[in-house]
Amino acid sequence: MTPDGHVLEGTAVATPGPAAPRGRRGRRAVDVPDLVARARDGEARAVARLISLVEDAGPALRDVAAALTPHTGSAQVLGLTGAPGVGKSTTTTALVRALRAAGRRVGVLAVDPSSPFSGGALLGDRVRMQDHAGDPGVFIRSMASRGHLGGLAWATPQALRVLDAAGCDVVLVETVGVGQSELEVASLADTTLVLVAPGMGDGIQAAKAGILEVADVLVVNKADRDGADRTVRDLRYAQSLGGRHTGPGAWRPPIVRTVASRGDGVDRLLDEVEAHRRWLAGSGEGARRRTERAAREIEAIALTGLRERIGEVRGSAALAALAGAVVAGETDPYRAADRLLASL
Ligand SMILES: Nc1nc2c(ncn2[C@@H]2O[C@H](COP(=O)(O)OP(=O)(O)OP(=O)(O)O)[C@@H](O)[C@H]2O)c(=O)[nH]1
Ligand SMILES: [Mg+2]
Repeated sequence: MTPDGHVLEGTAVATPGPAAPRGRRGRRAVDVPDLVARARDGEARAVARLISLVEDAGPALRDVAAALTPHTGSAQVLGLTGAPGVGKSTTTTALVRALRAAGRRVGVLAVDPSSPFSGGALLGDRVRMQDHAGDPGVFIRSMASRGHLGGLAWATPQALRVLDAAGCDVVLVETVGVGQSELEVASLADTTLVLVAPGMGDGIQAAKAGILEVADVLVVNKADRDGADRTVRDLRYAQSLGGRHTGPGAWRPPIVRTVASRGDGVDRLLDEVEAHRRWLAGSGEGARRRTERAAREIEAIALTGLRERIGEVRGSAALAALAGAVVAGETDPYRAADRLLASL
């Protein structure tokens, strides 16, 4: 935490003031339009509070989404993914530095989709991110998506919306961990950077894990280490085997070498990101991705609502009556289920 508070800590702003009026569950009642106005002015505390509200998924969530949406759509979302320790946070820090030097406003979301007991990596990230603490052009936030149905899919799009509305030109999303989260971050991002390092999860392993498929730009980080050439060759070979990046007009993910700890290769990386942004705009793929993203979000919200209502059904009188009718042979379970669904 910093005096200026630009490293956005949820707990620091979620604490109700002593004289604050209280809403449901003892929380301070929220003036959403005021918060959104202050966030749009770049006030870090308001941005942090809004992200806390969407993380909590409390009653204000709908109002927050409604108030933010008209002010969104301009931020470019970059996802960073890759095996633990490959250099995602170091690369994020180097990208923030380069983007700030170019005068862009930057948001960073570090998402930990794993258990509450593995926060060590994020803690380390925060320390390194202090480089940018106090810079009003950078918002940094760690999020734990544990406990949310659908993991990342739940709160991250809303947090992105907050940073977008707060005027970030670019939002970097780093996920910690492996597996599903990598695929999820790709579905959130306009451009997905997949990081690989020599000697750990080489190109062929990355191909097996399916993460090459989601890469828009492949980054061979730790290029100062032995084996970087071989990793690049492996990746080229894996790419030559085909996948979604083949065919006329398709984007062929470039392979960029970086030494993130020294900032080497980061400008070239940003050039490739820019080339991908132009391709997204020119090919229509950018609009397609955003529409797909919105569709998934609606689906996730609707499914959550349905699950809640189905939960209310269990043990209800209506269900008991239908069960009785099935036992009595008055109806069959399929028709009973149809009636139950129709009543939702
Ligand atoms: N030699 C070398 N070390 C690097 C480079 N980039 C990062 N590192 C080091 O690699 C280690 C891990 O880097 P992080 O940026 O924390 O990796 P990460 O992918 O964010 O790790 P998790 O968040 O735990 O998954 C740190 O000690 C970095 O200093 C690089 O280009 N070369
Ligand atoms: Mg990290």
